[in-house]
Amino acid sequence: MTAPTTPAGPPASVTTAPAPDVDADLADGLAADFEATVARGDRIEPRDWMPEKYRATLVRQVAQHAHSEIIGMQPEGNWITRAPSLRRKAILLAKVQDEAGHGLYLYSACETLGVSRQELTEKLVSGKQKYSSIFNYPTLSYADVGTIGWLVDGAAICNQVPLCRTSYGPYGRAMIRVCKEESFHQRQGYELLSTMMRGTDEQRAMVQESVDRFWWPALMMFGPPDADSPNTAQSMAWGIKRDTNDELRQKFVDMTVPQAAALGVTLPDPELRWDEERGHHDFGSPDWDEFMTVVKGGGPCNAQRIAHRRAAHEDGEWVRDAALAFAARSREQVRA
Ligand code: BYC
Repeated sequence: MTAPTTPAGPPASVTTAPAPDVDADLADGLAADFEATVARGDRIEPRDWMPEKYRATLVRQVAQHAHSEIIGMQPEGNWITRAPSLRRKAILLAKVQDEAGHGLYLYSACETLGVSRQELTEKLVSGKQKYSSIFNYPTLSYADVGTIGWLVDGAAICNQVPLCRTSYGPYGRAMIRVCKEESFHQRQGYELLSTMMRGTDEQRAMVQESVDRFWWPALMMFGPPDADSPNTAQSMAWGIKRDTNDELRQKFVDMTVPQAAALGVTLPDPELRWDEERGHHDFGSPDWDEFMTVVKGGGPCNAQRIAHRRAAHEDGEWVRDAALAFAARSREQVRA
């Protein structure tokens, strides 16, 4: 569900370039202030001057992140009506609802950069903006609900905890609350899987099969290898990203291997082993051709996810219209 949209157009507070009549010294000063703020590790706020490319990079990343939260409701939402108990249904409902909330915080953060939520939604449903590749894989069994919580939310935490220190204030503050909820989600996924692993042989096999399907797509969530990542160097220099894609992928593998052992599942990578010298696990390479296919729209569920989102957006038009009409009437009543 998308909340009522705000009017299109940048807010007056967003400044990305000095007016043409501002002299070159002032422009240099603004750029120097921006660089110094980032170098000190302080936050850039919506009313601060920022380079246009910094703003565009943030809109790209924050919008993609918001879309991921919203599209990410679909794979798990698929199981709400078929949860095995009332307790599991209540947990899953709460989790999916949290993801909607994360999307809304992030759309709000993005709006401070001068884009409206309506514009962002249109870019999502027309395929002009991306969302995380992971949500283009189907959820085939109830164990997938646990695996998404454990691996997908686990990967999200690895990626998002450093983003609490990102250089753009509204994004970092949104991340603090998101991370608290994500860590809760990760634990519920682990608890669900550990319950199944203490169940029947059939349940254990279901968990293993689910982990086999989600392991490699979870590693792809961190993005392409650093050597093939066009955005990482600049985003690190601006403090938007605090770690590279490969650094975070390594951290995730190191964190997950002992958890897999405690659960009693095998991670489907014959190259996975502890490297004493590096003090990290070595692991195999995801299928980057598959990643590119999924990112370009050719994954198993891309078309279904977007069609569903587009239909939900169209079906919700009367709700948005009613909310705007109600807000307008309330304003008139206050004035009268
Ligand atoms: N999927 O230069 P790179 C959740 C794109 S939701 C799709 O490394 P960057 C949850 C990338 O956009 C968690 N596309 O990019 C929700 C770029 O293309 P463009 C979502 C990907 O931005 C519900 C190109 O590949 N988390 O946890 O420096 C239920 C080159 O990449 C992916 C976030 O969004 C991908 N996996 O780094 C449960 C985290 N990876 O835009 C759970 C915030 C890369 O140039 N985002 N691309 O055409 C980030 O941290 C960074 O944007 C990324 C990519 C690490 C993902």
